[in-house]
Amino acid sequence: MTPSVVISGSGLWKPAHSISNEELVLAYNAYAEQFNKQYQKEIEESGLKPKPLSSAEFIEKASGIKSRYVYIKDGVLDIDRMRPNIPERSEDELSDQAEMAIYAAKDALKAANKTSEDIDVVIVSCAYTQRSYPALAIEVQGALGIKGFAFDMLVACSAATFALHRAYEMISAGTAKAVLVINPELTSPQVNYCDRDSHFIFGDVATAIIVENTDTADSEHVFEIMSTKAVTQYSNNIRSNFGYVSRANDADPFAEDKLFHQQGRKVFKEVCPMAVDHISEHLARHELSSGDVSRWWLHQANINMNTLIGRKLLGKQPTFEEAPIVLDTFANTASAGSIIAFYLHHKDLQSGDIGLLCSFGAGYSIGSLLLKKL
Ligand code: CO8
Repeated sequence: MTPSVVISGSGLWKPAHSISNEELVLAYNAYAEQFNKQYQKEIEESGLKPKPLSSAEFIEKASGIKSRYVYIKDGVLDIDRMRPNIPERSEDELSDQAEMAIYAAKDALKAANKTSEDIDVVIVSCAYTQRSYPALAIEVQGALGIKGFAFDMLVACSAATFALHRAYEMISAGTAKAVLVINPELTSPQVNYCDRDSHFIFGDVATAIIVENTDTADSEHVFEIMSTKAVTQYSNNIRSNFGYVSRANDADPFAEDKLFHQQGRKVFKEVCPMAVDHISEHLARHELSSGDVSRWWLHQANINMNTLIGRKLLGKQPTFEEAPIVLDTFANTASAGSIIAFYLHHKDLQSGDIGLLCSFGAGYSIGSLLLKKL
């Protein structure tokens, strides 16, 4: 029998620090009041927009988020700083994202019953990498003593699913025997904590997954990847202009447009139908319907998006068991959200049960994997 490509283990690392909505709003509102006082003259005479106040109740209702993990808490709530204070490391030290990645990778290796010797490809895939080169994936590969090759990928919210697609193809083609996909999502340096509309959205986390084939997989929870599906469609509605060309543009590399910003309402309206169509088409390819899916590991950007997508697919609001939500404690963790949902909620599935893992977000980009518990 031809071996199937499988997910044989997953890993998660979360930072020691978290920030509740209440803490975040207290700091933001103090900052906003200070700003409005400091620029009162410009606000009254030159049309400078005052900073509106934020609210913990709004955040929970509009997004489902109650708190978020942050890699470094120091600085985020300091109204004279409003960004994390992450000390620069020397070139001889492990970089921050490589360290996050290694914690998650070790957890995934353990779950998959694998050691570094079993892996021959490392993909680090996330919304941002803290430098361009050498690749973080090669740093992680070196630190874990893995032979073979490694590379970084950036696909914003779909970085994890798109990397799993590449892993699936490499195992299918026989060009790799076991791939370690890691998503160290260090989002907090890119969050504009001075912006009322987006200061609450993101959290930091790292996830990892091992992809191999049934011939080598011997862990307790093994999921066949039945197929993958991806789509992208250009949109300016979620954007960060941070990049190396700013220096040549004579532009401020830390200006507001260089941080995460979005047209949240438009994203909501445009991405939900795209995701529903995408998932329906993916299931139809296997002559499956939504009722055949036992678990939906959906992207975690906004609880109302997931409810709407679930309703359209199932014709009713999905239960927590059917479509678990991790937004309340993790917030939006860019590409890691659906992987966290998988990590926390896959062990109870029975042999033959089908699950769908799907990301959606900036780009726009949508990536899904149809999985079957073996
Ligand atoms: N406190 C109080 N009031 C607020 C706040 C706040 N914090 N924010 C907005 N309001 C106000 C608004 O000003 C508005 O007031 P008014 O009606 O008077 O104009 C009112 O509340 C309603 O505002 P919205 O209509 O904007 O509120 P929504 O219900 O749409 O909720 C959301 C806003 C939560 C942003 C929602 O639109 C949403 O989540 N949309 C989906 C967005 C999404 O999924 N984006 C994906 C981004 S993630 C991604 O793609 C990965 C990028 C790469 C990672 C980046 C890492 C940094």
